[in-house]
Amino acid sequence: MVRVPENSSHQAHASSASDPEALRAIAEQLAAEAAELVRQRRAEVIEGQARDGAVSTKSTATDPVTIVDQESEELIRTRLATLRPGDSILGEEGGGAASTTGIRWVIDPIDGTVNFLYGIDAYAVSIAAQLDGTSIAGAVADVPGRRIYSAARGHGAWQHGPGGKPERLRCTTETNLGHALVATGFGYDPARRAEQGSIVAHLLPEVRDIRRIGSAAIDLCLLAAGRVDAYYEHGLHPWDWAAASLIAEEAGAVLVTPPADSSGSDGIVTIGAAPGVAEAFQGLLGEAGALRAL
Ligand code: LIP
Repeated sequence: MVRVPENSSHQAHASSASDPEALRAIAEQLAAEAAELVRQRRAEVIEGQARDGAVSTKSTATDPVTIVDQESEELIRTRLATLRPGDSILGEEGGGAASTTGIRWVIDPIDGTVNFLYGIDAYAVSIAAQLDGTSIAGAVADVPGRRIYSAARGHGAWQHGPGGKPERLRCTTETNLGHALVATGFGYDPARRAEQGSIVAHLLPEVRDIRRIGSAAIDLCLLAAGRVDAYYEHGLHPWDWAAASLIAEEAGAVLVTPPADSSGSDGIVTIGAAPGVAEAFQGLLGEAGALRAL
């Protein structure tokens, strides 16, 4: 991992205003820093005595947000203000000023917040850099796994664990849809969940199996790593997929993502699949009524 010195705003900005590899290095560094904060604060806030007032809800009673989400996003925002003045930021917990560079950072401070709350080891920090709405660099930090996934457009997708060497990511070579392991997720709105239940019931007999891990960012990184063969989900926000969709694409997967300015309430489907099953998978989703917005 390339370290980015804390006070390198001028160098980082002047020499690589939209250089994907330089932006990837920043995304990796800040995702790692935020992941360390999330690990430390979970022990204090969720496991420790500081839980009172630490958790509230957003769109529904089952859509939580914690003070750790907010602290993680604040750390990333503060570091980007130093490293990348003039870029804009879109975060799960807030917006920001317009960009003067064309670069927008898209942040999910904790993706998989329910897993974070329950102590299920599948939650991540996701940071992407977009140029005119297209992701050109991104990093996803698997917080419990202490693993970083990252990509720069045109430069491949990589992962590295604690102290490990970077390893190139490649999705699977599966060509038989009936042998495909498919990841998905469900929204927080009960009416959408009912429709999502009907869709997954249609898919279940046609594929190897379904995995519902609870973090879109980790789902798409597992696609990139060849741990699942396909993924789909309706109603994701840009911060759920902005980094991991690039990682999966640079690992060879076929991606269909919502417009960069879409929001979860549009209910648009995000699809990722290994190339050998991509066409058949999209056909199956169409038969299940999953290509329409929910
Ligand atoms: C989560 C997504 C996941 C979805 C969950 C939730 P959050 O994001 O990453 O794919 O199935 O319902 O929306 O809310 O934990 O950041």
